[in-house]
Amino acid sequence: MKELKEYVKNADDIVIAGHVAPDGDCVGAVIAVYRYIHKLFPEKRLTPYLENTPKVYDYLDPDKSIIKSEIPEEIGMIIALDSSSVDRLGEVANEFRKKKATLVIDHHVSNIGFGDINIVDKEAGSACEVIAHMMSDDDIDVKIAEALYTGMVTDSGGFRYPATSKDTMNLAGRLMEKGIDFSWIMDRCMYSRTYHQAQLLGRALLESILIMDGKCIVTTVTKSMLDMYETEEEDTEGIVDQLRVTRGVEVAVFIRERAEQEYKVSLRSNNYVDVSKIADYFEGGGHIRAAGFTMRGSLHDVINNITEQISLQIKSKE
Ligand SMILES: [Mn+2]
Repeated sequence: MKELKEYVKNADDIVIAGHVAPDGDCVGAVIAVYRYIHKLFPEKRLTPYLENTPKVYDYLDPDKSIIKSEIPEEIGMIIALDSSSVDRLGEVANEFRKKKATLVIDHHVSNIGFGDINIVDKEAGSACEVIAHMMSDDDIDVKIAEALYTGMVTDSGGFRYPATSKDTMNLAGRLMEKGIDFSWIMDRCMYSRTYHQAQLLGRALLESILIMDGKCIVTTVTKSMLDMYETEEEDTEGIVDQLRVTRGVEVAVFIRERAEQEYKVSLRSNNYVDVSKIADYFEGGGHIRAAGFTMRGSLHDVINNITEQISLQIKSKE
């Protein structure tokens, strides 16, 4: 595979962008690519651009000096990372459509290759894995390794999801050799919570209900709960995964109130229910084991409509 430096060596004024509502893979990818280009070509003007980076990834940009939230006037090249389509790029999408020099690096199955150059490895567990393959060992320093490792850990759910491969673990080993604090990164991204997040999680679990003979678990977080525990929507991260590991459960449903009669729904399944089909039905998106969508109406109707679709799939397997 051609190295990343070959693609960028003749470009300047490079925007390095990820998707809206960035996750660990997205933030890790943007920071790793920024640090790599900056290290090899310090004279190049770079704009790593992300909208609303979750606080949990602050350690990748501790002085808040790297990630920008404004798009520059001059753009010579745009690199889109971990984004399955141009629409996912938020404010950068318009610029992306206008530019000739665009590079897409991604791992989503649904990516049709919307850039001028597309490096899309649909087998890879994370965008950071694809990126790591494009960097020679000598060019990866501890800071780059830390960012790549963050993406690999978070997109694989701590090296648990099926997309985790021998290749994932070999790459992770290469990054460990750079001296990263791999235990700390795992703890920070996968396990640690603020006290308020822990309280909110506790409340969500306490109010969860088991239905369909214990095969489905549902819980809701309302706006007033978020206020009560001094939390924001990003603090609900991880609640659905905690629901999923309840013994006997096949499908976990996590609902959070966005606005009056508007709910964001996250689904996870363990073995046989294809939650991407349910998300498709409600005009959302995702994968077989993890998907999401937005619904409008009363909470009662929202829950009824979702559980009806889940029940159809569970019944067909019985
Ligand atoms: Mn990803």
